[in-house]
Amino acid sequence: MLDRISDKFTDVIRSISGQARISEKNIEDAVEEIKIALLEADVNLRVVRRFVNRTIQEAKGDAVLKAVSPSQQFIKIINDRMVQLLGDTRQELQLKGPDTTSVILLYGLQGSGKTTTSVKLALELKNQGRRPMLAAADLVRPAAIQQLMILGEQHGIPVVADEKAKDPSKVAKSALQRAKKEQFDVLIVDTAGRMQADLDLMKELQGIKKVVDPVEALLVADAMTGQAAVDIAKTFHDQIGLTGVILTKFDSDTRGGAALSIKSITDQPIKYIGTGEKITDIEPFYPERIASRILGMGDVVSLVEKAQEAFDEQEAIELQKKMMSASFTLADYLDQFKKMKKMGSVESMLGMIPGLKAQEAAEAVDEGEMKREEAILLSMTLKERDNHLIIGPSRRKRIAKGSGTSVYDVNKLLKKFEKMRLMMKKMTKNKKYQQQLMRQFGG
Ligand SMILES: Nc1nc2c(ncn2[C@@H]2O[C@H](COP(=O)(O)OP(=O)(O)O)[C@@H](O)[C@H]2O)c(=O)[nH]1
Ligand SMILES: [Mg+2]
Repeated sequence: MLDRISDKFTDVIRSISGQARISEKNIEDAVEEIKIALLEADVNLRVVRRFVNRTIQEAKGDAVLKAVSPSQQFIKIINDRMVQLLGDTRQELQLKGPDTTSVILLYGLQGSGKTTTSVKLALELKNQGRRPMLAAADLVRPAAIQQLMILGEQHGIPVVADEKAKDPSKVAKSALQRAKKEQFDVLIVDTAGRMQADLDLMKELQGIKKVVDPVEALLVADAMTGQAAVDIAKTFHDQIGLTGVILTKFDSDTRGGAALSIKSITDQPIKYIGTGEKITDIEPFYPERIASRILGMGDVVSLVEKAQEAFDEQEAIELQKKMMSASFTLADYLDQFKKMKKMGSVESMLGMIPGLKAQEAAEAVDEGEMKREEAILLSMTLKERDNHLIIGPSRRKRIAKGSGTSVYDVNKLLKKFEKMRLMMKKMTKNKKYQQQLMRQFGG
């Protein structure tokens, strides 16, 4: 799913996030890489141009170049632009209350996945407590009615069909009457496709739309066809009117061009994605989540926001001074635990770091050990935390008892702390490293 585009973007994000400070040249280079990635993903050229121009414009402002962490601000801009391309916020189906019947019409070309999707959607709505019914209004393909009836039966969704019918509008109309009479609150109408969006098809669909007055007219489009899917969406919207799009075969779409262009070109939101051949393989479409997937970062934006809340700039500078003068105490160490907590669990935090896969993150920290360390620190007196050198054998025993750990654990923590201080001292003797650290903290 979106593997290729995600690989490209992850590389770009990785290279940016490794930089303590960024120049206009860095921004231009990164945006150039992004442009290539988008074009390779088969994103509409106009959409790419707009994306690139806006990103550069925003990123070159003072808000980024003079920010505390410019690289993260820049990544946030890229992310926000990406979310915008994908349609900003989740767009739910606009169904009426359960006391009347809401009609959902599905359109699309042959093989795009209409019949499969109509059953997927019915099941999804059933699981939300709705009472859906299906209507077989594809009278073109001989086996279409059978296909829907079998799928419906397999999943306990009633299907209205008439194998002798000639007029799909009539089928749809009588299905609606039955749904109303039998108090089904959603009627999903599966329609016929064609190889192309020709005049015949448009007339047929307009006819159906008129008699059932749908609350949702959704185009079912094959994500793998890239720009073709976008063109089809535009044609259908111009000719019959859409309320949204369902992108199928998202599981096999490595490029993402359709997903990234549809909203900008047609102004129609993607409401669901089909993610496989099984009937349960359907997901609501969340622009933020897809953007994160493409950028290869769990959720870097909320990380930036949370980090800004937890660490203010002044605190960061003070902490850094302490590290450099080697007056970093156990109390400071404990303070870091509190900040980490404010930002959520360490694991979830690491999951948000760009380029770090969840698996690697989980291996990088042992959350159980962190809890143990915190308990030990909390069992110390203020004096002990300010000067770890006074913690002799009897104090160690008391701390171990108080924190429900062992003397071995206390010793381990103290050793680790000594090592940390030693490392800080060494690092701070290194001028180059010192400068880098200063920059990172905006000092
Ligand atoms: N991998 C994958 N296959 C799908 C998806 N949706 C539909 N298909 C397959 O696409 C083919 C055509 O589907 P169908 O519903 O008959 O298309 P229709 O002609 O538009 O009604 C079938 O083999 C489906 O299993 C999807 O989201 N992912
Ligand atoms: Mg079909």
